[in-house]
Amino acid sequence: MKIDILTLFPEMFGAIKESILGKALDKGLFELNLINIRDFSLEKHKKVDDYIFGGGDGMLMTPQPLYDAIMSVKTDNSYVVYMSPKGTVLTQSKVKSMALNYDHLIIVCGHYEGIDQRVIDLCIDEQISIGDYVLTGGELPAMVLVDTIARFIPNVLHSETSTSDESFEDGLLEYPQYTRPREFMGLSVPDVLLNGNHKEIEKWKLEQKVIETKKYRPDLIDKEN
Ligand code: 4GT
Repeated sequence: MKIDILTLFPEMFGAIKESILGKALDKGLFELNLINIRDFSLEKHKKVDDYIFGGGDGMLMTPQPLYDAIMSVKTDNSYVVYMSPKGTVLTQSKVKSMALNYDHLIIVCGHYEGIDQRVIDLCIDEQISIGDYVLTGGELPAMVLVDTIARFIPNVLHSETSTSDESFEDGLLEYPQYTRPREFMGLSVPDVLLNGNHKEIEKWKLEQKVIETKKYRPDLIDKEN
């Protein structure tokens, strides 16, 4: 998969060059391009924002630099996403279907009060939110989207960190997990995990998933995935 990120602050994306994602990029498992929207401004001072028609506080990103930036990377098989609090809230099943269905993602990050509605009408296939709260820009949401999608790209995760066993995969939260030592500060690892009976362990894991979900996210229980 190829991902183009359109932003006024490409330096913010240093964060995804670290850790597992950084290694996956180095290995060429997916491609990430950062495009500075300001580079496309035809205004003599490279201006990218302006006052909002009809009044109101703050500034809006002007359509020309953003439209030209999108058009510079868009092809027939691109899917163009605008990170926005108005978007549909991202879920793990949405992430999975995006990872499976799109070869080329263009992610637009807004700043200030956002972008001109005409760019949304002309270019944006879908608006996506990472949750019901407001941020100063779309960069952190874009990083969240890239991170979640990257985990579904083959060989990005180590085989010991699979996506099949984790929270949300079956609509339930993950069971509690333990590593060595067997006893820590007087608390022991549940016996069932140490007895080597795989059938019993699988049964315990499923029971625990239901218990964890009822306890922490009862809203997920009646919800279809
Ligand atoms: C929240 C989200 C988001 C913002 C979210 C345009 C200018 C939007 C600032 C930007 N806040 N973007 N994608 N919940 N703020 O996903």
